[in-house]
Amino acid sequence: MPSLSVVVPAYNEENRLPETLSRLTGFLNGCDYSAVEVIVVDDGSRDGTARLIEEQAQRDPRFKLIRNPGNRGKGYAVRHGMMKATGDWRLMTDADLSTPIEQLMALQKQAGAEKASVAIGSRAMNPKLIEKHQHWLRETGGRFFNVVMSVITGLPFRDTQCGFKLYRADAAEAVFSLQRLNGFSFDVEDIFIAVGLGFKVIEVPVAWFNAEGTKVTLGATARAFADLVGIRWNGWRGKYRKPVER
Ligand SMILES: Nc1nc2c(ncn2[C@@H]2O[C@H](COP(=O)(O)OP(=O)(O)O)[C@@H](O)[C@H]2O)c(=O)[nH]1
Ligand SMILES: [Mg+2]
Repeated sequence: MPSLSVVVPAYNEENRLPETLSRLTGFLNGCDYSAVEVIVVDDGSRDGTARLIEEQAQRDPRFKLIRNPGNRGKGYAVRHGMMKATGDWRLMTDADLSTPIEQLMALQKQAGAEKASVAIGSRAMNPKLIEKHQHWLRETGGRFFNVVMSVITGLPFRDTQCGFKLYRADAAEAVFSLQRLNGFSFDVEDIFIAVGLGFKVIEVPVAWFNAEGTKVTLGATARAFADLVGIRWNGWRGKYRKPVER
């Protein structure tokens, strides 16, 4: 069996983390990976997020805390965690587990069956799996974002923004060393890079039980649209061929 890393970006998540940590523990105890680690990346939270993770790491050494130098954004946090991860397969998941962790098995199975290097969770493929929807405005906005995303980047995927994606180690190492964006459109950039490098990327339907308490602001959403143009532009200028100096 391969080993697994789970990367969780966390920004002011003290309310949503305790349940998440216990659900993750339950899953880890029952899964058959050869080794597991959960890397929770504190993105400059101003609440008790870091303390909660530290306590968890003391109780259970499979959990690790890493910290960003300040509030740098979800894209920075996921990249930071992925660069520290060591598993044969590396999953990123939102701290609220809106896509239940058990859905990893669907991604893993399909990646295996289709020999894919990257499997992205999608809310747009099987509406029956959406048990609890986002606010209708947010959901409509998300669909609109994906249409614009597809037109600008040429990527054929229907939902790039679900916070649940699985990378094989080689794809993760290549993609995250090239990722430049720190905000919410890093998902699109990563997929764009993966496809450009020739990795097989598949979209897999996953369940979604929307958790309350979104941290995505209007400003961050506007920024995400603007970043789409930047991704295309970077692609044309060959910026995704050489790892970023950090
Ligand atoms: N690093 C970082 N993570 C964030 C930020 N905002 C949200 N997140 C994380 O991104 C994930 C998804 O956030 P959430 O608010 O649930 O987004 P939504 O479900 O798409 O509305 C969670 O793990 C958050 O902790 C941020 O400014 N910085
Ligand atoms: Mg959420």
